[in-house]
Parts: sequence; structure tokens; C-alpha cells
Amino acid sequence: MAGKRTFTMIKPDAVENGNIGNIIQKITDAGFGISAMKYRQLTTYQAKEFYAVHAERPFYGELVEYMTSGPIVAAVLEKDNAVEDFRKLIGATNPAEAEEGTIRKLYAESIGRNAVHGSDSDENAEIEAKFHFGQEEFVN
Ligand code: DAT
Ligand code: MG
Repeated sequence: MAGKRTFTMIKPDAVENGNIGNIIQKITDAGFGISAMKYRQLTTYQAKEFYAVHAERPFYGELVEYMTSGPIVAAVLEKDNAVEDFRKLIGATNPAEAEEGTIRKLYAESIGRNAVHGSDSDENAEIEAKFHFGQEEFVN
């Protein structure tokens, strides 16, 4: 289903700050359906694997530590043009540069603690969805 699905995580800062409900509301208000969702704590191994593409970046260690600092909400979202529309909804990686009304502008603390993840391509959306969910966990 190319173009129809994206993958998101509500990251530890947003969970800690009590923003799970606010963020899910923004997502559903924007017209995304939820195909799968779970509340989970990532292990260091899982966080390293999920962000393996950033392994050489200077912030990798900090990123893995942060992503394992508390529970996250992982979800697969459905909508036409899901990847691009969701990246618009979350805003720039650095909340200081994110547009007004975007999820990161509203709820992120900093570039390193930026409230939500959104897949950057259809291919990565499928890889990331499969990383977190088995086929039986999808409602559609
Ligand atoms: P995005 O999450 O917008 O796709 P990315 O894939 O470039 O951004 O980076 C993944 C995550 O790594 C990002 O959400 C937060 C962290 N990160 C990126 N750049 C950073 C930086 N300069 N300092 C600290 N953390 C950073
Ligand atoms: Mg990215």
C-alpha cells in the first residue's frame, strides 16, 4: 500500500509530559486512521537497531539513551500521501524551526527531545512498521 501508511512514535519526552492524548488528537484531527498502536519500552538493543542509520552521527549515543529513557507509543497510521502529510503535521526536526501549529512546535522540548518520530519514505515506513508490529497486530 505505497503512499497509504506511515509509522510514528510518541517519544519519551511527550509521554513524560502527559501529551499522548493531545498528540493522538492532532493526528486523528488531521485525517489519519490508526492501523496499529502499542505502548512499549524500547531496549537499548532495539533503539540502536531502529536508529542504526544514524550510528555515525555525533548524537547517536544521546539519541539511544533518550529513546530508552521511558516508554513510547508506537503506531502505524493510514491516509493518502501518509508519509509526506505526516512530516508536515509534525514539523521540522528542530522545534525552534517548526511551523506554528505543528506537533513539534507545540510539544517538543528540543532537537534531541522532539516529541514524535515520522517515517521519511514509504519504504522506511514499511520497515519501521514491521520493526514494531507483527501482521496480527494490524486492524487493517
Ligand atoms: P527526523 O526525526 O526529523 O526524521 P533525523 O532522522 O535527522 O530527524 O534524526 C533522527 C532523530 O535524531 C531526531 O528526531 C532527533 C535526533 N537528532 C537529529 N539531529 C540532532 C542533533 N543535531 N542533535 C541532537 N539530536 C538530533
Ligand atoms: Mg528521520
